[in-house]
Amino acid sequence: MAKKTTTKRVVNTVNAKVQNLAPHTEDSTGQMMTTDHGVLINDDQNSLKAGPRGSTLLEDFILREKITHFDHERIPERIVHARGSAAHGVFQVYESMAKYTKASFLQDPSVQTPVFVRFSTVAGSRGSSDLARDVRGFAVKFYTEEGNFDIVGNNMPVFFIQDAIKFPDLIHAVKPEPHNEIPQAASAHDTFWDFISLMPESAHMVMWVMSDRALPRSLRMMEGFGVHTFRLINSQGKSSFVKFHWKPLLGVHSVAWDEAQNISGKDPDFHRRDLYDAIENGDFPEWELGVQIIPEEDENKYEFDLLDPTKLVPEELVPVMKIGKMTLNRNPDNFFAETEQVAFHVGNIVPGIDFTNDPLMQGRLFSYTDTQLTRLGGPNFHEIPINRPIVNVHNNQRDGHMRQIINKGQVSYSPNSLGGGCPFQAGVMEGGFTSYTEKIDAKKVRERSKSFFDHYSQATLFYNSQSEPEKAHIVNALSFELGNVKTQAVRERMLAVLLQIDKGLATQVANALGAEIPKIEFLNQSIPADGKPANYQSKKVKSSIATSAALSMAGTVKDTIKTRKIAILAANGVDDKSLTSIKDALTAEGATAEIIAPKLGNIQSAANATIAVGKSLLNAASVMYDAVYVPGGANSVAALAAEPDAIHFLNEAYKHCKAIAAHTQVAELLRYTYFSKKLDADEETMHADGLIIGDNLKELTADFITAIAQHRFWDREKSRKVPA
Ligand code: HDE
Repeated sequence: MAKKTTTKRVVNTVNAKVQNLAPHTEDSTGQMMTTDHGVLINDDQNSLKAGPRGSTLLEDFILREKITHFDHERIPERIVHARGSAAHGVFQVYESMAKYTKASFLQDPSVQTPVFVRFSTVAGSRGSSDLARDVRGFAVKFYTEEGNFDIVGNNMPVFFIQDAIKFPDLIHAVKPEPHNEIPQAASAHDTFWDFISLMPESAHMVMWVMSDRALPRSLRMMEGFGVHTFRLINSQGKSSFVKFHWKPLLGVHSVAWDEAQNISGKDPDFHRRDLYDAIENGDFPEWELGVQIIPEEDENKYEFDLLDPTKLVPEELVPVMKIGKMTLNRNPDNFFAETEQVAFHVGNIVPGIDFTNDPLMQGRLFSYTDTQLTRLGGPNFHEIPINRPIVNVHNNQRDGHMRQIINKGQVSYSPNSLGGGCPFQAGVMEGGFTSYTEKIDAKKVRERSKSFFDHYSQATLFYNSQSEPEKAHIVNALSFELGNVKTQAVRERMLAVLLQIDKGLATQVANALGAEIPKIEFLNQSIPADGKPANYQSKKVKSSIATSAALSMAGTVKDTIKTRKIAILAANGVDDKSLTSIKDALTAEGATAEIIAPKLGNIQSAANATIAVGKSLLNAASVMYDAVYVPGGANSVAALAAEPDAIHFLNEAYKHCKAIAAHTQVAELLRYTYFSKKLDADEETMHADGLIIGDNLKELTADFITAIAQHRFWDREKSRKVPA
């Protein structure tokens, strides 16, 4: 009998995933071309023919292999979250979390755990735009020394539905309509709102999706949430409930809806490019992992049910404890092999973490493996390099399509004596996983818990917690989306749902739709999704808090311009000092400043210096940037004033509430803009509006940097609309 020698797996986690991927990477630099079977290819330009003008011969194994492989290059795209962008990185805990969990990657602050993170939109196809109004997926795979742990979360802390059985309905409703496959990557159509208006439990999530959270400025500036309540288990077997949060160090920021729509045309890869470029530039995105820990004895303490995924735990009730940091520091080498083939699973957990009975999570536990079987072609998707854990895998699973491992020996079953009993089961002390022994004594029923019936109070809490501009954006978003709905009855039903959330909100949306708000308060009369009114009645409980600051983006990080993109509009004759001093100052603060001129190539400054142009007005658009600066120089200003695209650039930047700075000499150009009247105000009023004009370069720079860090001056939207 084989001797059992090791009890604990020892893994060097630093760079473990890099080493683990290395044998699978392929670099053709300096190599000669071969077939898939290793035969050197002498001619990759011409197929084998009967004479130079003759027909192609079936014998040509090189052509057949190449075309056959090409014909099969696509795999089914993910049914949801098809469009994604990913990066490698590391996670490090700040201090041991042993009090709450025995998970090894949360014990030792010196250990770096490799991670792979994939961000995604939900509804659109693989080739759709990054800037669709949508939830963003935020899926993290930790390659821990105890196996893979995945937090497969979103950038919003709640979900549309309470029970997994409704997921196919939700997705069918939001995806393009089946008769004509319209619209792509958009919820602004009849089937989505038809479903939502009949599902009052979605009210809270709908508020999030109609808010600016659905239009992130960058994937690097989004929060992430595990959504469901999970369990942490410590080495004594004690369990606590936990909600996972990712808090971006750059803060949470969004773009304007009109801007999002423009970006979708100008650069549908806006988020993907931004993430890729930031990592290539060494601006590594960072998030802190936060946990809300709820003692098991507090399970029934709140007015909401911890198992209900349409509810969040307000940070005022349970603060978020920041326990570690994740840094994304390496782009994938190959999009398909890594980003496309990565397979996340909410069921990938490690000892020290466990599930709860959240009925949405329970359904997900089945779905993720099931979908990979089709998408990745069989049961061996865990052997694809990006999915492999950094620890060795030993079990009696065998065979199947594309099996990579060559298992040795005679035995593939347990118990066995012929293989010496190997592989052994691991005892608890050896790190073997055991499920939390939760007591369950229940009747088998198809029912919704009554503690899930409050469908509106947190929707109201969310709305009430927003700043005025954020509220206005929600009103506009609902007006836009419902304005695209053709069926009058659906719009009216939605107005009735909104009425339960906030009367002012419902009234404003009704106004925009040219409709009346429904006369009846239909609380407790909402259409029962399951046709059993007695079992399924919406109600609204009294929330223990009126507002929650964490739900608004207004108070987010606003003290840095790191990684922000600033456009500098210039032409021949630009004043050297007013260009270079501000450009250098912005760069020193970690921002990128790009010179945009009427034409590509170079411009000559007033002092005759040659300055390289980054983009022409034809290639660039204001929606690609966070702020605009126009330096002085009479000829440059005159040249720009003659360019309608330059005026449009400024108008649009103003419309999207971005900081705009200009040297005093630029007045001639600014006169042509729609915001020219604003320039007559005093300095304080202008600064409050994000307009920084001056000739003292030191002050101009400092004020501009402060303004860019504010992200946006949403109050501009209150006054005259800019027809940019
Ligand atoms: Fe998913 N989800 N989901 N989901 N989900 C998938 O798995 C599913 C849900 C989430 O970047 C699919 O591999 C069901 C909530 C992310 O690869 C699929 C239910 C949350 C990703 C699937 C949910 C998520 C997915 C499609 C309700 C936030 C992208 C491809 C019971 C907590 C992961 C795949 C990536 C992907 C099923 C609900 C997040 C079909 C059945 C709630 C971030 O298996």
